[in-house]
Amino acid sequence: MQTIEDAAAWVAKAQTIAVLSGAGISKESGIPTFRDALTGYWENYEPEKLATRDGFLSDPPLVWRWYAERRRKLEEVQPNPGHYALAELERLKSVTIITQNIDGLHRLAGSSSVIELHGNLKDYKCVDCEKPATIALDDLGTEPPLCDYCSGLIRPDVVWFGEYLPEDALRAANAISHACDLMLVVGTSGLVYPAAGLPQVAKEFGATLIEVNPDETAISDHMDISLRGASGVVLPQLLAILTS
Ligand code: BJW
Ligand code: ZN
Repeated sequence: MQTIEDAAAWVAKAQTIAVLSGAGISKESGIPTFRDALTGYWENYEPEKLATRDGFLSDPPLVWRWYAERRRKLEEVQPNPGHYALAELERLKSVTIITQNIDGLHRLAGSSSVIELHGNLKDYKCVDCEKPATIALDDLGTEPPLCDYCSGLIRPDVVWFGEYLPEDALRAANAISHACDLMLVVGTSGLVYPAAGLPQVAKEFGATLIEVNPDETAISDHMDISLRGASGVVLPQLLAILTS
């Protein structure tokens, strides 16, 4: 039986910690997980329709509105105790957060080393020439604006299915996965690659894997310890044991 005390003992022994986080860590901030998000008005849409280049090009206003709604929501939310516990962990250990989330909440909570694998909801670029664009919250509107340079459509600078992850971010994530002696895998279904492959990379290079998730995931079998619970509860408990 693996307990939170066992997990805390591994964390206490570790020097270099990587955290792979997914949508579940932001759920207690009021942001639905990626698969939860497709409810309400959006429930008739497939992720492939909303989070792919082809989906965007076939109905730019639809996809623009989905992201605009999520960006507006960001103004109302705050990091939760799970984000803050990971930021606090930096006082004790070297910690690098590798996040698939585009909500910026790890940095807002105070984590200083954050790798954003799938981009950021506040960044935009041209779908054609890829030049970055700045769009203020009040200017989001209901359809994508046009690029100042080439009149292409402006899109969120996030990573859609079938697109390459930002090279620097993926390189840094691979490097820390090789180097860490412990990886905390928090709030991810482990379905989406290459992010879902990082825990296995870490394990091959000798790291201990600890999952924090209320449910079993596609990568639970690789874990040394699975802590079943909400990250906003489990991570502060872990930190409390470490600092007691
Ligand atoms: C809680 C909780 C609480 C709830 N506390 N936890 C290898 C094998 C098979 C396929 C592929 C492969 N390699 C690549 C692919 C293709 C594809 C892929 O992975 N497909 C799979 C679906 C099979 N990958 C790609 O296309 C990637 N690009 C790529 O590989 O480039 C190379 C290439 C190019 C061209 C051709 C071929 C290869 C890009 C992936 C981009 C993913 N983008 C999205 C959208 C980002 C923007 C946006 O947010 O809108 O990223 S999709 C979506 O999934 C989003 C998320 O970051 C990502 C992961 O989801 P996550 O975070 O795990 O969330 P959920 O909702 O799935 O899970 C939430 C979890 O939280 C659950 O487990 C809950 O239990 C838990 N939970 N409450 C803790 N309180
Ligand atoms: Zn352009």
